[in-house]
Amino acid sequence: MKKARTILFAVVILSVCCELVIGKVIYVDPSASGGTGATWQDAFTQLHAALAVAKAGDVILVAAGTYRPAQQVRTATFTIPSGVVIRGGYAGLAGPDPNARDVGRYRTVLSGDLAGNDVTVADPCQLWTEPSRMENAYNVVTLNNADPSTILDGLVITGGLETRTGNPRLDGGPGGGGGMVINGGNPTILDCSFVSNAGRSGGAILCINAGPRMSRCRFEGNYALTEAGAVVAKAGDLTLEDCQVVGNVAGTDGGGLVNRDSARLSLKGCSIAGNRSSGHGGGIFAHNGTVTIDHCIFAGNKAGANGGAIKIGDAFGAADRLSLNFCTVTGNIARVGVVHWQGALLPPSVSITHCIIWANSDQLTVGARNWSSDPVFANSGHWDQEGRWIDGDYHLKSQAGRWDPAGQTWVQDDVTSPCIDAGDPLLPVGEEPFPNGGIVNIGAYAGTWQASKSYFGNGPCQTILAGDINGDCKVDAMDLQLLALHWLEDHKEKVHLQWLGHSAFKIWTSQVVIYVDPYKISGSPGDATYVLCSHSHGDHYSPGDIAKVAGPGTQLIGPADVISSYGKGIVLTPGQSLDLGAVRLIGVRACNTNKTNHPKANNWLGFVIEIPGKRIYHAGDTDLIDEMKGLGLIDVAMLPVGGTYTMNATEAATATTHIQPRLAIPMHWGTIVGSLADAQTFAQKAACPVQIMSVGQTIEL
Ligand SMILES: [Ca+2]
Ligand SMILES: [Ca+2]
Ligand SMILES: [Ca+2]
Repeated sequence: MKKARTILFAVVILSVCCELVIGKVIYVDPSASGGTGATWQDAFTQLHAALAVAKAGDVILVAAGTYRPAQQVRTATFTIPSGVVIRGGYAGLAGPDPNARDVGRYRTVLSGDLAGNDVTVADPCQLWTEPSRMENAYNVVTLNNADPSTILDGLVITGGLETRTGNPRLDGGPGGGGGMVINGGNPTILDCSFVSNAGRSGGAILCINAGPRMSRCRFEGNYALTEAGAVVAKAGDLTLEDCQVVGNVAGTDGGGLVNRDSARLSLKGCSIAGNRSSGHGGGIFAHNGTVTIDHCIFAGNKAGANGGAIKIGDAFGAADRLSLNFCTVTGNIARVGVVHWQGALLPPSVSITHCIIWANSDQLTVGARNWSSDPVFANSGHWDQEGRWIDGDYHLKSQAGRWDPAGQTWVQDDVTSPCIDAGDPLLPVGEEPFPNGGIVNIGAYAGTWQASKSYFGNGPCQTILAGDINGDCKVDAMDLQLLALHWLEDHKEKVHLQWLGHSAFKIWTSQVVIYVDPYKISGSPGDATYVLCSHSHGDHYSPGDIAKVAGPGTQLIGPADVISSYGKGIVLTPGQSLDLGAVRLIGVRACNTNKTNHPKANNWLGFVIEIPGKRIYHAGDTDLIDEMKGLGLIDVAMLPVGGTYTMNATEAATATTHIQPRLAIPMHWGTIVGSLADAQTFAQKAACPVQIMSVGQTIEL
């Protein structure tokens, strides 16, 4: 009975949903004679006529042609109703099959050139003064609070010129977004091109408190008088996937993109090339927000001030975060810095891994797992004699096989890039084609189906051997090692580990939440199952912070003096183990050998935390001690590197030879003692992979 009712309920829901999405198809074709829009023959000849009758759920199919807003006034704009889908790129009646669709061939152009007199300009900055553009529409397209079912697909948007003064941060209207203003909402924008639009900020797009998702879009030759040649995101959550941001210009900051006012910007698989700004950030300028960039290329961007590729933060020191992973950064020029962050915004707010950062106007010193010498690209881009960027092909050369996008085929080179298989062995290889070495590459194509192949000197194997994980035509101990590294990847119970700064970590599964040495906790998560305290110093045992993470059932575990001071909890001594069901703890001694801060007699602690499938070692405040040799298999070791009170970076690196963890994380730096330089020294000297974490960063073990 209950099941029947569930099904009935589902049917009702389904029918309600379907009612919402079933709409009519509306046709637009300048070759038609003008009718109701019900068929290609009876199509509207103007897009604005179709928009006037479109309702949520309707799909407007638009034939090739150039479309302008209804009125001949600069405030005229195509306002897209929420829930309406617009698809361009159809042949229409001018072709043999009106339904034939090819976005590149049958260009559906939405133009702000009201008089149809626009002259092409040689440089985007001329858009601002070119007389033929002075009557153009301020904003070609406007989206107000459009939901994700609102889709613009296969359109070219051009000729917008937003010259009005005003503060777009206050009134959301004038000031930017010559091509498009996205005011609230979460519209979807696919396969669209934004070409030769201009505005005071955000030449192509001004996004205000909105979360649009854009895929396979191209932004080319747009101009902003102030910031963001192509797109500015103010608050909200902007996502660009497989987009190209090319040859845009900003009069102040952010030649391509600007992220500000607590906005989140996520870029994946994008190319940011040949953009320029007079101020900061040739490619991107981010001020007071969060920027996450994966598998992107930054090539030939130019900033008059700092950050040829990317500039993070400004003199006001607002909170910014940058995560740059698997990117290729080359040929960028600035007065100072290729990826530049404001002095007040020290790492770990900035996290850069698995990136090729090479041949820019200056070097960038970044941690392990990045590459800063010649990566052997298929074709490096270059600056020509007129100072124009000629873009390249950043696939890595390989004797075993490189994807050639021009020929759409795999080719073999006479040399092999050192970036192949230079990634973190603990990371999955993703979609890298065989032979992939069992290890992910470095750079923008690493982990993708376009990753260059591993070369072992023998050419391709004659036959594929079962068990040959790395594809070197041999089944040997190397294959077993690679297999073991990834053995637990699909373990159902995921273990997450977050660094909270200093020696504080949060470790959790679906079953249990453990904090170790909580200190300077922001907010009051109140989610701890167990709090582990290594010793009674105030930066490790902080009752105020324990109160923030603890809930009603939380148990404190630590050495005798901590438990005594707290008034309740479980005492753990070095060598003792504690079985708590979802987790097993082993107390490990932590003490000094060449200083007096942490006497051995105090029985202060480090911990081995056994949590499904993983053994994690938190060393506490300690020097290099013999106990580290007997810990057994350790997946992750968190080791102090700051010196003065604990091991310094070199001593901690020596400790990794005793512990031999699969991964080490430096701690006890960045707050009271120790610096990023200590963490980096540790990373360089350690006998195992090292992850330098940023405060708040979470990794999955
Ligand atoms: Ca014009
Ligand atoms: Ca590989
Ligand atoms: Ca092998």
